[in-house]
Amino acid sequence: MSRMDYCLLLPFTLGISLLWPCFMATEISQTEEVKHPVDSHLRVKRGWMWNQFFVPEEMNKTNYHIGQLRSDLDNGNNSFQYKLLGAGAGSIFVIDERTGDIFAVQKLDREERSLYTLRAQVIDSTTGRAVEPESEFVIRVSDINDNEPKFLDEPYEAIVPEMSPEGTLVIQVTANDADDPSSGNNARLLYSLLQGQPYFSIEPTTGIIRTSSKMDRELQDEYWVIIQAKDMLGQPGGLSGTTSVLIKLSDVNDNKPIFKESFYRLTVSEAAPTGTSIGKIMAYDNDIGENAEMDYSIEDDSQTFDIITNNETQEGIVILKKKVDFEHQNDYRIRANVKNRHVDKQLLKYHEEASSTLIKVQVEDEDEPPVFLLPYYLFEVFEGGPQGSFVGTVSATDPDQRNSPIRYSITRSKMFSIDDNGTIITTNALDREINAWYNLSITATEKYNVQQISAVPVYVQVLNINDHAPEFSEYYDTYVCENADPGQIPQTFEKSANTGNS
Ligand SMILES: [Ca+2]
Ligand SMILES: [Ca+2]
Ligand SMILES: [Ca+2]
Ligand SMILES: [Ca+2]
Repeated sequence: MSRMDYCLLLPFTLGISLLWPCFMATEISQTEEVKHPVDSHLRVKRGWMWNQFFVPEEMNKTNYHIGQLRSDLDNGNNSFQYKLLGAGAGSIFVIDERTGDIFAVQKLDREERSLYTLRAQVIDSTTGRAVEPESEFVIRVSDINDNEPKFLDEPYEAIVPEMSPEGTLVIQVTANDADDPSSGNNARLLYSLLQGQPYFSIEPTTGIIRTSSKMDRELQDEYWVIIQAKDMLGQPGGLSGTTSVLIKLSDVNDNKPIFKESFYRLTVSEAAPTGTSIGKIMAYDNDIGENAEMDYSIEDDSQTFDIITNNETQEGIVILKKKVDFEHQNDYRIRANVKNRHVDKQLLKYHEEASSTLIKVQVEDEDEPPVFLLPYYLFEVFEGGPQGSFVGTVSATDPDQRNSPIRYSITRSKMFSIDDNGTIITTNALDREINAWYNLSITATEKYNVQQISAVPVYVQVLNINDHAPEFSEYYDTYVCENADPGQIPQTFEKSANTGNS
C-alpha cells in the first residue's frame, strides 16, 4: 500500500484519509493538525479522533461541506469512485463520487441524533473493484445552544411555616437543558429570582429557594415567586426559561385571642333554671384552625356562672350554674378571660397576659305568684260555736319587690270565710256529728296582678265540745313540715290547738 503525505490529509487506519475543510479549523485539534501536518502520522494512535467528522446542528447552508474522503492511492489521475454507505447515506449525507467530498443536505438536530456511523468505499471504476477495504467513520453533530432551560416539575407549590427564620429551605426547582452538557456552557444553568425578593432567595447553581425574611401569614399568606434559569452560566446571549412557584405560609400560633368588647351586658331571669345559657361573648384570633381554638374562664371562679366554648364558632357561652334571685341580688359583675387551647412552648411569648372582659349580668325580676308561709294549714275549732268564730289565720306574701297586697278567698265553702288579713271565721255553726273535717282550698291573689294566684290546702277539724283537749302528738309526727321552704316557721299544732281554744 503506497502512502503519500498530504497536508490536511488525516490518515485512516485503513488507508482512507479525511480531509478537513478549512473552515473547520477552529477546532483545536484541527488547528494543530494544520500547523503541524508532520505530526499527523503520530496521531494515528488516537485514530478515533480523526475517524470522525463534525457537522454543526441546525446549519443553514443547503449543502454543508463536511469534509473529504481520500484514498492514499488516489493521485488524482485514477478513475476512483467514492461511495458512502450506512445511516443517512444518500439522504442526509451525500458524497461527490469523484472527489470524495461529503456534504450534509439536511438540517441536523443534535438533540435528536448526535452520531451517524457511515462506511466508505473507494472503487476503481475501470475494474469495478474495491481499491481499499471498506472503512468506517462517524459523523458527529456538534452542539449549538438551541435549547432553553425548561422546568420539568411544574406547577411548583411549596409550604413553609410563617415566622420561619431566614434561610429556611422552601423548595428546590430544577430546570433541564437539552443541549450538550459537555459542550461549552450550552447546558450550564444559573438560577435567579425575577420576583419574590426580598422574601425569598435562590441559590444560583442549585435552584434551592430559601426564605430571606421572616413572614407573617396574618399579613400575607401566599407569594408567587418567579424563577429564571439561564444557560451559558447566565451570560448575555444565553437562553432562559422561567417558572413560578406558589409559596404558601402555614399558620403558627403567634396570635392570642382578644376580646373585641371590653364590656358585655347580659340579662338573666330569676326564673331561669340552672344550665340556661344567658348570652354569648366572643374573642377574635387572627390565626386559623387549631391555633384559633380557645377556652374561656371566669376569673374569680364564680359559683353562679360558668362559660363554655362553642367549638364550632369559638364563642363563649355564659351558663347559669346556680339559680339567681332578683330579691337577693339583682346584678353580678364577672370578669372573663380567654386563652388559646394549644400553644407551643416556644410561642408562649405571644400569649402573655390573656385578654379579659367584664360581663355585667342583670337579674330580671319575675312577677311571681304569692307564697304562703306554710305548705298547708291545720286548724281545730270546737263545734257549736257561733257564726263568725275564729278558725285560724293563713298568710301569703308577694315575693316580688313591689310587694303587692294579697286578697284571700275560699273556694266553694258555705261554712267558712276569709278576710284580707287571712283570718278564717265560721259562717255557720259547725256540728261535729254532721262533719268532723273540712278540707278547704284557700287562694291568695295579688291585688296588683290578679293573674298571680296561689292556693294552699287548709284542714279544719271540728272538735267535740265535751272532749278534753285532743292529743296532737301523732298528727304532729305525721305532718312535720319537712317540705317547708327555708326560713318559714313550721306551724306548731300546739299553738293551733291553743288558738282554737281561745
Ligand atoms: Ca441551552
Ligand atoms: Ca443544541
Ligand atoms: Ca399565625
Ligand atoms: Ca392563636
